[in-house]
Amino acid sequence: MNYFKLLSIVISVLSMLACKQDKTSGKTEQVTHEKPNIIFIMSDDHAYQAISAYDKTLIHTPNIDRIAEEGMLFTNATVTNSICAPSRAVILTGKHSHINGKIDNLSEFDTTNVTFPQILQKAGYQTAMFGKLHFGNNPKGFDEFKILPGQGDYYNPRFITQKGDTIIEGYVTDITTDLTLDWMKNRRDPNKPFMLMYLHKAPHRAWLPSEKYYKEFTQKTFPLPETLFDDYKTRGTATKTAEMGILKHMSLINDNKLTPETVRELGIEQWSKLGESLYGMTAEQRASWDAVYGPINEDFKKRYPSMNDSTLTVWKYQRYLQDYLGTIASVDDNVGRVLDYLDDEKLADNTIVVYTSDQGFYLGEHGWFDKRFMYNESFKTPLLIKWPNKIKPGITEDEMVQNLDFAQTFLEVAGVTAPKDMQGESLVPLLTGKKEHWDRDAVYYHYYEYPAEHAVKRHYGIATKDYKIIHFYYDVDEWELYDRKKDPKEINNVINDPEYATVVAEMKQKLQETREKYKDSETLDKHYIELYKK
Ligand code: SGN
Ligand code: CA
Repeated sequence: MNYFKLLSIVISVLSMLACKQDKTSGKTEQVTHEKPNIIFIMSDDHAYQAISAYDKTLIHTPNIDRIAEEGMLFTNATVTNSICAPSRAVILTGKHSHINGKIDNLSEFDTTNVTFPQILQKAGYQTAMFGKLHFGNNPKGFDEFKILPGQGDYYNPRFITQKGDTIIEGYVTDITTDLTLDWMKNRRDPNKPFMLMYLHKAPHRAWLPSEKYYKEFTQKTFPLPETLFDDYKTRGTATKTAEMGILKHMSLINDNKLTPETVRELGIEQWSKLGESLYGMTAEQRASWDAVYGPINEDFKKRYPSMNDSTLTVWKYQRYLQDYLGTIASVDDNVGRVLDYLDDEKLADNTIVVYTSDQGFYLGEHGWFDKRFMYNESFKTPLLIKWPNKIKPGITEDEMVQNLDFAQTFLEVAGVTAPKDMQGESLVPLLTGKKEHWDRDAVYYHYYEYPAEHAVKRHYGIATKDYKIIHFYYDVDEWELYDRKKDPKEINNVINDPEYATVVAEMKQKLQETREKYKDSETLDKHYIELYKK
């Protein structure tokens, strides 16, 4: 066979691979490579209660919901340590905090940890990350990244890039998406698979929505959660001493967006980390903001003299949710832009799309905002995954999965063997309907950042589908047990109820076995306390 004939055969085989006829729709679909693309979408502090696929009470999120409609909704997805940077470290390494070392937001991430993007990059994947990482150091294993420094800003944010810092004018959620789409459209090789981490800052505190949505959401009122006025009666010390109460710890300036002048005029003592001068807005953006928030200030001045603790709590709750949910409306729109791009470019069929948050959040349950506790709202995290032709559309999955599982899942999706020391389980059997290969019956949790902001005490515990046991330690030694089926809102701590004596003994035993399985121990607890003191 001569050279030209051989070349023409090679070209025709390649073009057959690149152009597969979709028999059902008759459309011509670009299949440029065999391996699936991976898009990991994560927002920051996005409570499952604020996604309509889970709960329609507070907000309609049609685009995020699309992922569940076309794929799978996990109703029992949790994190191993409900705080930002540690959650991200668990996701990247597939190892619990006590093993990867990033136990809290303050400690440094040990960059000798092997992360799944590094492995995928070596395996031929193109890798990119845009948005919030919050690590203190740059991510390894990425061809390109543009990340926010620390928490980042909502308005006119600064980004760290491989070519130095850049400030981009506009709204962070839109910009993060613009950067993501620009990379997908213009700077990747269509002949290679990609793994993209598209990471929103929203809806992180102090909740600054875009103009469109603060105009819309400041007009809304929301139903009150059942436990808004929780008195923590059956619970231990940790719930009572935590500093994340809407009434006492949420700042009227920082969080509720009253001006320092308003608060001073009313004679209220109030802290503000954000400070209204630090909104980082241009004069024009600020003028539009003031046109909406100015009247809210005036209205508050009239109401405040007749308010009591309960009416003030409700006012703060409404203000909180208006801004928190307003930031989510932008996330939802922008997720829609990315999903549309995948559909328009016929990339959707060969792309697995994950939507999750770095942890859950309290939207007034137990009177709280913030996270950190192993209680339901912050332990649980939203998880929606679509993977056409692999996941059947519209499935709800109640198995106990964790952020610990992503690394091994993505490696299996890419056909790469995961390192043996990763501690999660690949979700692929659940995604592809092979549930018989899934046998996890308990998940482990360990929170460390104490003493610190919000004063949530150190604790660890396990949850099974039926029960949750928690041990608070360091400056207390207290246990709590919840019957998850009978008491899903976790208001009855039954640790001392004689009826649960056998369950307590079994759960303590199981907790010890789980700690051993994951190589956590009292020695390590003490080690991290010593390190924290330094
Ligand atoms: C900031 C927030 C806290 C929040 C931490 C951690 N305070 O410090 O409310 O718990 O981030 O959040 S603020 O006054 O600066 O808004 S995390 O998601 O990054 O872990
Ligand atoms: Ca977070």
